[in-house]
Amino acid sequence: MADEKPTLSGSRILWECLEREGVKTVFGYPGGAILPAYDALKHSNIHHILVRHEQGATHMADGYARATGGVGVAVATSGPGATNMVTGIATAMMDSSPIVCITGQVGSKLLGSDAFQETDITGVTLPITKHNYLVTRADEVASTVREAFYVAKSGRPGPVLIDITKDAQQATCEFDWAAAEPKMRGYRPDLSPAKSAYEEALDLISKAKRPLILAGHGIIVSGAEMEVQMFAEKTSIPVALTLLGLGAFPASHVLNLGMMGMHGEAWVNTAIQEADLLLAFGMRFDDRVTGNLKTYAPNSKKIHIEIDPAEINKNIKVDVPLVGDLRKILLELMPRLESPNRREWLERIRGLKGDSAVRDIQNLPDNGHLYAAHVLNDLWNETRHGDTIVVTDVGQHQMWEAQYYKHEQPRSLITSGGLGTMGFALPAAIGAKVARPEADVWVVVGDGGFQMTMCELATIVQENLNINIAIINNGYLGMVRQWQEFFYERNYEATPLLSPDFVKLAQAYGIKSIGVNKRRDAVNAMKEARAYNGPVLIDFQVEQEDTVYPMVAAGASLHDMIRRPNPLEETAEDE
Ligand SMILES: Cc1cc2nc3c(=O)[nH]c(=O)nc-3n(C[C@H](O)[C@H](O)[C@H](O)COP(=O)(O)OP(=O)(O)OC[C@H]3O[C@@H](n4cnc5c(N)ncnc54)[C@H](O)[C@@H]3O)c2cc1C
Ligand SMILES: Cc1ncc(C[n+]2csc(CCOP(=O)(O)OP(=O)(O)O)c2C)c(N)n1
Ligand SMILES: [Mg+2]
Repeated sequence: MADEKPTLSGSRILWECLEREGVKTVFGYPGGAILPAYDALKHSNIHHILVRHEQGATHMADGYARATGGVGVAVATSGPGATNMVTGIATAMMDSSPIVCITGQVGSKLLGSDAFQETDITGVTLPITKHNYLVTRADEVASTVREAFYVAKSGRPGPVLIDITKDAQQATCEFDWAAAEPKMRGYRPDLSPAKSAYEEALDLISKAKRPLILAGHGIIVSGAEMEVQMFAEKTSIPVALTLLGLGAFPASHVLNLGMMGMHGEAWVNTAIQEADLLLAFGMRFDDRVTGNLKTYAPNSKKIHIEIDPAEINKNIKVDVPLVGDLRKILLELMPRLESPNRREWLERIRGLKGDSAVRDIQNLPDNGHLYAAHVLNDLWNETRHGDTIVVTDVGQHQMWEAQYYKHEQPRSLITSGGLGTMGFALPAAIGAKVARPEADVWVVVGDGGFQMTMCELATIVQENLNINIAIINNGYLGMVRQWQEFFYERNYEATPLLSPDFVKLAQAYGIKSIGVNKRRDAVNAMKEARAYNGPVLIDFQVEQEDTVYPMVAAGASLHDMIRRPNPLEETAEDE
């Protein structure tokens, strides 16, 4: 801008600040209270993507953020527009994803009067945002936007909401970018551990005979993938991953054990229970990870490297907390690490691995049935050598993806872990594709979750996005059906699911579509989708009553896993 301090409307300042924060695209939906901001878009280079539901906008911003590490932006009007964002904001909060949501608000003089489309959205979102703001004056817009971006991406990332009254958008003031620099006394996103904590950690590491790294999402947030790999290799410590950590450490690495927790690998959970030292790297001991806290890793000391002090001793009492950025802390530790011989421990774990076939059904002879595991295994085979991002929804298909798709790269899996938000995948994939247009983006979604946000198919078409959609169609709300099977005497109440003909539905949107119900057709459909220049939907009609194994029942001990009955016996009669 030629003039250093031009006089501009709050709306123009908003877009100007977003541009200066590096924003190229926003996901939004207009309405009365945000119309001045939409009107001012004509002065901006920012690309606005019109969504079909504001929940979609928040998941798109979230997918954008997770694909890149940058901040995603969603825009909505007041009242119902803003409240439609709540699920997406809570999803981003639980998984520490940096998004900024901008909502219009009624005029400042009308606040509190139950004006048309007035909702106290800062009140509503207080517990599910990292921070939020109500802006009532144009001269607060610049400093608020700058602060919001700083808060969203610094320290432990998270969602920030800015609610801007209509008069603040319309009024004018002097725009001074430099003067709007964030000054937040009391906000300390840059903590670092005391020297003595490092000494204690090094002492535990050097004494450990059966250590294990628990690799979490914080590795990806911190950009510490290389440092974790160097740490593991130098110390020969094997690595188990959380769902959100998948991709933080290469699946094919000799020290990679796979996923821990409720639907993790049996040998991983057993190894955790047998370990004498757990090194938790950017993971928060979620209940899906620990099972019964009283019996969790009873023989181990614990070192927790974590940026958020609130996570220390929250679920699991730890012996040595190292609070700060993981990458920086690992760089401090690295030069002083020893390289002991761990043959005995690694062989013990390798021995535990032997029983993996108990749930391995992807290699069974083709008996005419299509299992979800086949689809995920084939998808991995077809796309593993490319720059692929898989975006999953929530349910059984999500767990099969985690088990059968072997992620080598960070940010190659995007999934809602903490909130487990059905309907996340399709919009989050749109965000991921916008952020990384060169990537091969695959949605893996259940027939239930797909129907929650399938309206965004129109957004895909309007934006001409080349996204592939694999519906794992089992005719059930499968994960809930599984819980009914195990814990409610197979009373399948409200879980059988009627769906439209997804192939025809896609056609109605102008999207190419393929139906697959035999294993032998799965790979060809994937090849066709990848070769096609445009979005493709594949409806994989899979075995309806298949179950995700292994499983730790909620509240059970980690080593107490429900296992798949021998798969060969189970399917022999179908031959
Ligand atoms: C149906 C279903 C089943 C599931 N089953 C499983 C399962 O079997 N196994 C499993 O693992 N998960 C499972 N989950 C996911 C689970 O609910 C949690 O979302 C997941 O375990 C959280 O992983 P995390 O702790 O690595 O990531 P997050 O919850 O994102 O936590 C990351 C941590 O890293 C910290 N951090 C961020 N940045 C940094 C930094 N720079 N330096 C240091 N620390 C940092 C954060 O403060 C946070 O504490 C399931 C979810 C669903 C929906
Ligand atoms: C918004 C929302 N509502 C309800 C749930 C509870 N829930 C978890 S998994 C699941 C079933 C998902 O069914 P589907 O999308 O068909 O996937 P599947 O498990 O069959 O693979 C349900 C209802 C949820 N996670 N999110
Ligand atoms: Mg289903």
